[in-house]
Amino acid sequence: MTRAHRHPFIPYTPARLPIEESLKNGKAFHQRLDGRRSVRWFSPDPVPVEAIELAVQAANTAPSGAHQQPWRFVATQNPDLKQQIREAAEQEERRFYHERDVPDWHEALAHLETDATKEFLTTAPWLVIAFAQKQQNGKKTYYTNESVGIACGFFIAALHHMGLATLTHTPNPMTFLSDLLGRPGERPYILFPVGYPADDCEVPDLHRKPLDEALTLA
Ligand code: IYR
Repeated sequence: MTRAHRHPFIPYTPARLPIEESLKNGKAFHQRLDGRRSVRWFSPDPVPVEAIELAVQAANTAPSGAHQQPWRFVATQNPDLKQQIREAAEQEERRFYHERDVPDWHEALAHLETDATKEFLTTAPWLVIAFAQKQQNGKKTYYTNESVGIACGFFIAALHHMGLATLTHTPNPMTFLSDLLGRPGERPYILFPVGYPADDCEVPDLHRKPLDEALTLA
């Protein structure tokens, strides 16, 4: 078919797989993702910058509103910067856990046994901060949160695929990250410690909700 376009278009014809192969791939992919857990105890073992670059390249393939790609990932393995981020994050978390009146939060989080100490922010070899660009060149971006959220999902999946672990850490509030990382006008979205799980890493015994609660065939 010939369509008249006002902008450049190119053919997109990925190979169509036999359905058996699609289902086999889907099963393998689900099993792979099902092995992923958020980690709070990291090994200090180094991770090469190439692994971070590959995970961000994967994130950078995410669909986005008007293809504005409103994300920026800032990655550091600088021990001084990690220490500063940890101190600022722990200051916010101490307020959250000990001063602010947020009883519903505490109840909802109790089973994770988290507290204001965030040792993983200095133990993990990398901290990667996803920023959301609410504006680009003075113009508003569209579906910013959704777009950055999808990119972060791809980032997490890519890390897991490489045998690396992370945590979707969101100190509340986390505006201090814009100052510390020199990204004024960008909203810190998720702070990811990245590395290998510690040898004695544990995770809460959580379970995925069954498919019939996740999927409705209407
Ligand atoms: N930011 C706090 C509290 C916290 C909030 C959620 I939502 C979690 O899933 C886990 C923790 C902290 O990181 O401890």
